[in-house]
Amino acid sequence: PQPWRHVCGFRSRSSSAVMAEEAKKLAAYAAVDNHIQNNQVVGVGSGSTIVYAVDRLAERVRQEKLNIVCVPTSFQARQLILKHGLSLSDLDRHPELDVAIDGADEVDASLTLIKGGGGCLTQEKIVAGCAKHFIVIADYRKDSKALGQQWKKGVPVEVIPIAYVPVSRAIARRFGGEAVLRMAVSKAGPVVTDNSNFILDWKFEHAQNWKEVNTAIKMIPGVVETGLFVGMAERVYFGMEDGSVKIR
Ligand code: ABF
Repeated sequence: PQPWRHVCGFRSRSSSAVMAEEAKKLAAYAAVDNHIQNNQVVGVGSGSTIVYAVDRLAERVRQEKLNIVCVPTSFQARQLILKHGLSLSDLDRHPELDVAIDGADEVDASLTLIKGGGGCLTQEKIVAGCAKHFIVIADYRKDSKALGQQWKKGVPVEVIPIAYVPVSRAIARRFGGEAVLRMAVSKAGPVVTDNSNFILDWKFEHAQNWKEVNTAIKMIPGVVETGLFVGMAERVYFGMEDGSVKIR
């Protein structure tokens, strides 16, 4: 690495931020190059890593004259598709997708994901569930052995607004920890999702049987979706600090 990146033996914040962005791009490009081919319907995820994937997808569509149709997972993803002049579709017209590519907040040893840090978990899970192949792209910070080791903001749970208090109490009572209403940065009020719902961030205290917990939380009246993606990711591409790509 360039000498300027290491001052007094530690990386300046800016260089570690640059590292993460470069790592996102590495993962995104590797996944698009390995999984995108002509005549596909592609689910487009949300977040910041996916931006690099859509850049690469649009570049390949132009260069290789690919016939690709894109289905978004959020308002942000829809804007990305439109911005790049890619063919925009939806699940009405394409209920079966060939591949979905999306980011994640954390990935554990068995490829269970926490998603929803950006608040788009419900449409992301719907689209991922409609895809033959669900591919995840992430930087090295998301590579974890167990959920909660890297990602400290808890599991997002999308709830019908009138139910956020009883759902929060039910989660804490049954599974421990605390499920906190996600407030907008301005603190003026709660975050409202693309589906006009609220989000609870469940700060769990210990490892769980995530398959069972996911099902149990979804059964609580008022819960729309959880940010636990269990047994859904087929492959995860991690951009690493040393410029390599790790595939799990
Ligand atoms: C989306 O992107 C969310 O599910 C997840 O929270 C977020 C990851 O963000 P980033 O790619 O910016 O790290 O997929």
